[in-house]
Order: sequence, then C-alpha cells, then structure tokens
Amino acid sequence: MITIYSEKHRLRDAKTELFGGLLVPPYESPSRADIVLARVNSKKLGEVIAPREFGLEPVLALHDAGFVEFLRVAWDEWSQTEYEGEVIPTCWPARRMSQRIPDFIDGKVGYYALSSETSISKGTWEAAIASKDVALTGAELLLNGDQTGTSLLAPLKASGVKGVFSLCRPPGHHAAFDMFGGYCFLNNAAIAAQWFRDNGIERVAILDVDFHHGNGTQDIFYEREEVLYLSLHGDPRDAFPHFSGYSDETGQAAGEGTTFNCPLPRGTQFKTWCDKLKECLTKIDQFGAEVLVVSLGVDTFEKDPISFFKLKSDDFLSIGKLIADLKRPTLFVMEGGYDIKELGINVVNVLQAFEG
Ligand code: OKP
Ligand code: ZN
Repeated sequence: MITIYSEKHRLRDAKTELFGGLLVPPYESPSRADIVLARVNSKKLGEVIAPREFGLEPVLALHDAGFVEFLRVAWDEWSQTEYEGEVIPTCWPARRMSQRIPDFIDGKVGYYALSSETSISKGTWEAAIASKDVALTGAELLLNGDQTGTSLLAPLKASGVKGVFSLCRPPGHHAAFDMFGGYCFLNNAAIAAQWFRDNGIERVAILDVDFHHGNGTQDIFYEREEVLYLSLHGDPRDAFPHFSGYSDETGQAAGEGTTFNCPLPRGTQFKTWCDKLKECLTKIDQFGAEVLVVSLGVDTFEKDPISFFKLKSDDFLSIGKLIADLKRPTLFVMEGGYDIKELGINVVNVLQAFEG
C-alpha cells in the first residue's frame, strides 16, 4: 500500500493544550507521525510519497471562506497583540448571544472555535494545508493511479482490496464547516470525500473508527444524500465532543438517513465494538458506496491516554480484514491515536490486514 506523507506536519508543534485545567504539552504531537512512518517503513508497507499541492479550491468547496481566512491569519493577528502564549479561545457566542463575527482576534477565535484545548500556534496553518494535500493526493492516487497512468481503481474494482494511506497530521474529523477544535483545523477526510464527488464518484461513504465522534464530518455532510457518514465512538455523554454523536442524529433534509452514529459506553471491548462495525459495513454495502474513506483513528486502543475503549493491538488486524471484505477502493485518512509507543503498530496492523 502506498503512503502519502509530508514533512510539513512538523510545523504543527504547539506548546500548549488546555487539559484538566492545566496547560500541558499537546497529546497531538509531531512524534505521532514519526512513529507511524517508522512502522510503515519497518514493516515494508510500501512506497512513501510526498503530496502535491491542490490549493484552496477543494477546501473552499466545503469550508466557510471566512473561517479559512481566519485560520490563515490567526497566528499573525495574535502575534501583533501583547499576548505571550498561543491562540486559545476564552469567550464564545453561547446561548442567546450575538452570532456576529468580532474584529479583535480574541473575539474571532471564540467565534470560530468549538472547544478550547486546541491552541493555534505558529505554523499551524501551513501544516493544516499540507495535511489536506496529503489526503487529496491519496484520493487522486486511488482514482487516477500513479504517474505511469495506471489507474488503481480498475484493479480495485476487480480485486476489491486496494487502498491508499494518507498519513495526515494534524487530524481533521472535528473540523466543521466553520469551526476548528479537537486538534483539527481542516477536515481532511471530508475534503477528500468531496474531491471524489467532484471527480465523478457518485456515492462516497466515510467510516469513522476514531474513538471520538467526527462532529465536523457529520456537520459538513448532514444534509447531503450522496455522502454516507458512519461513526463508532465514545458516548458523547461521557466523551469529547460531548455535543454531537448521539444515536438520534441521523441526517436532515435530503441527508435524512445518511448519518449513522454508534455511541458506546466506557470500557467497551472489541466484541461489542466489532458487532457495531459490522452493522456499519452492511449499511455501506447497501448504500452502494463506490469509494470508502476511513477516518482512521486508533485511540480506541486499551492504552490510549485520553480514551476509554479496550481494543488490543491484534483487534486492529481484524478491523483491516473486515474493511477489506467490503471490496471497495479505500482511502485511509489518519485521525487520532495517542499512545505513542504502540500507535505505529496499531495503524499498520489495520493497513496490512486490509491488504491481506
Ligand atoms: C481528537 B481526535 C479530554 C478532553 C478531550 C480533545 C480530544 C480530541 C481528539 N478530557 N480533548 O478525535 O483523536
Ligand atoms: Zn480521536
């Protein structure tokens, strides 16, 4: 399997995350991509290639233009104040308050933030742009093949088991139409899914196996019938993002029925999780998805420091195998996973088992 990877992920290296009332070193750190890449290489998963640049058009296809411009200038505007730390929101347009966009950066960051743990730091914008290019390059490779002109999609359709791995960092699934947070800025998986739609693919499914609900992906496609979003995640009554991911959120308007949420309780083991995964896979099959995008988070791991499921390293092999059984061209987009020690093992387990 080919991996798409950009060194520019290093530009996202915030000093602070607001966690438990303290400013701590972020869980979402450059070492995450390093450890995954090291495992990709040591297990000889396949070639590792750099992304090409797609510009802002595919981003503006589904993110708000004002939001994207805010992300671009946020660090510079913050740097021009007397503030000494990183960009952290402290004030929101909460219930019954005005939804206007303020002028000063303090107000703007509150307007565009969905949570406060995620500091915007120097280089965040550049890394987020590279991350969405990693996703888009993977999508393009899956659809059009490599430079030799060989389409990967044809053999995919025949064998049903071809995939591409976009090693995105920072992650994306919490990034909504006009909100950042949960370590995410631009929604890499959603941008890739939309790119497939804009390049002749009728029906796309996004399967989100990250421990956290992908509120951003759900938000972006909530009223859309051609993109099916399915997620298994920690029950939002107990887990971030807390205000999205309930089972009665099923889509709206034309998109009614094309969102499927499986919230699961503390301590969930693989057996229970896997039964839900199989339900999701059946729905993807029935939906007639031509391409599958997997939001691949492995923070469901039993040793993950910020999550509460109990999956073991070998379970990730089963996940890869079950996804392969769907026989759909599959773009794996990296999301979360914070047990640095075993992160690479768990990610590459999914990918190698997918390849069989
Ligand atoms: C990003 B991804 C824990 C607060 C949760 C944010 C988690 C973001 C996860 N007390 N902090 O989905 O892996
Ligand atoms: Zn997560």
